[in-house]
Amino acid sequence: MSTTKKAVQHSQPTGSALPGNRIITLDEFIIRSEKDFDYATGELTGLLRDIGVAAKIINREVNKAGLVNILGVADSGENQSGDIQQKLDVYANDKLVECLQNSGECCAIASEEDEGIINVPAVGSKQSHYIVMFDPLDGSSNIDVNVSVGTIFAIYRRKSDPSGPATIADFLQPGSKQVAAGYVLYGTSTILVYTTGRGVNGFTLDPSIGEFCLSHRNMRIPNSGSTYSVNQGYYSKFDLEMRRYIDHCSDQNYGLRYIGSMVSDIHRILIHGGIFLYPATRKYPKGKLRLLYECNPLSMIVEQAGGKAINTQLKRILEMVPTELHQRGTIAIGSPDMVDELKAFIERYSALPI
Ligand code: P6P
Repeated sequence: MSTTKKAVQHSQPTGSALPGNRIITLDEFIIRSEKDFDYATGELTGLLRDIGVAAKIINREVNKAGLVNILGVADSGENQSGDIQQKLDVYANDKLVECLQNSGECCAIASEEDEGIINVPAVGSKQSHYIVMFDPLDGSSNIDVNVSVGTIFAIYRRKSDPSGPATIADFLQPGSKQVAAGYVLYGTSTILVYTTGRGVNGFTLDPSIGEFCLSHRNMRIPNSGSTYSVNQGYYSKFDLEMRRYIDHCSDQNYGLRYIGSMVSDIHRILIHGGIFLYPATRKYPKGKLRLLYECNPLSMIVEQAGGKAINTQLKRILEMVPTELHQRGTIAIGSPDMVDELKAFIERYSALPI
């Protein structure tokens, strides 16, 4: 049986039984799943649906980016982290913010593209209990060369007094406090994958009806795989333990698959198994990837699918307590057996006390 087939064949998610032989849209799935939550107030349902709408709008522009003047570097130049902003980055960011502001289902937003948090005025008398963080278009440097890119999002319950504005403390929560996490992959097809802590499900956009339809039910990551994913170009800059593990992958004849778009690499690993690594480098001594809106949401998804996610100091990603909104970190994420194998190499070869 192929790995792909194995990844999608499982019992239905908990809660209301779903019919097995007809189209199930994202909206229907979310609404049905709401029954699984005691405190469900419809807000989370609304939030997930808003993100689905934004994803359809972004998908439309990503798919025609080469036809309209939306490729290339934005006039704004760089974002708050000094990353070159692509026009589509800005577009995707604006659409996500707009969809979330209009619905009033969240009280504040944080984005890779914005320096601070964005408080969302209450819509009517509604006091929202959720905050949303996202990387609106991860891997955007690939846009001009038609390589897949992705949106990554994380949803938390706010901690601050609901009668006032959200605070930075609402955002500096460990990933284990995420209420929901997901990504949208704009690839050969557009797929939205999310979890609310009760398994992982994937929905493929059917352009003929404009709906995300359940296509990957109760996704489970294979315990191991035959590929590793790392930017081999930095090999000589990696610490000894990372070089030793990469040598081991080569000795095992693992294939190297590295797209340079984290959502794409993680999605492949979720389906076929494998391990993704972004260790410390000279340019990024603390690692490059963002903890709050890249590593945490993808780690929640991978763990919910049966995988593991740690940093190169062997700390579980979801237990990291953030200190800054845009802080970076190292990550090793994927099939549990392969992450365990890497841990053994780090314990054996690390020059630093672990
Ligand atoms: P490098 C894209 O810029 C990104 O944030 C991730 O999507 C990707 O995995 C990583 O950076 C690629 O970084 O240094 O290998 O080009």
